[in-house]
Amino acid sequence: MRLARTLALLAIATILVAACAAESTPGWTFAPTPIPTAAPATEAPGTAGPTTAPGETPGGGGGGGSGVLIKISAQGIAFDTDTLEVPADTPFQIEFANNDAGIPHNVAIHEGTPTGPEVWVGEIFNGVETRVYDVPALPAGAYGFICTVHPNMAGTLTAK
Ligand SMILES: [Cu+2]
Repeated sequence: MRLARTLALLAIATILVAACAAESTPGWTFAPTPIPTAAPATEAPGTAGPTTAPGETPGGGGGGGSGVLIKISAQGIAFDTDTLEVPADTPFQIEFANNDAGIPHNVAIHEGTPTGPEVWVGEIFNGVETRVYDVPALPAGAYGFICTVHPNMAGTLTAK
């Protein structure tokens, strides 16, 4: 009989332990809750913009097409060249050096000839100063470039 009681007590003890274990289980249910909080923390590193920026830099450098820069200067109310050539369908830059002190110049691009329809106009500024113009892509074709202030300053520009 004593053995039976002992077994009964053990059985009860086992049930209690199981109950405790069962109680602790619900406790773990709350564990996943903090995870969503950790999620934002994970997104932060993912937002690592710096990682993207360095990637763009080499990309921009590699894009030789977007790095096209042509140079032209003005002195004595005349351009240093009357012929320019640029890549077609590609944005490019014009580094324009106005070497005439106190005299305003600019570079404008016209369709066909320097007196044709205006395609693009660079800002007019006094010398001595050098500025870099950003020029949008031009379809292949013949153009003329001209100084808006001095129509005698002109030349041909070819996009191809
Ligand atoms: Cu001019």
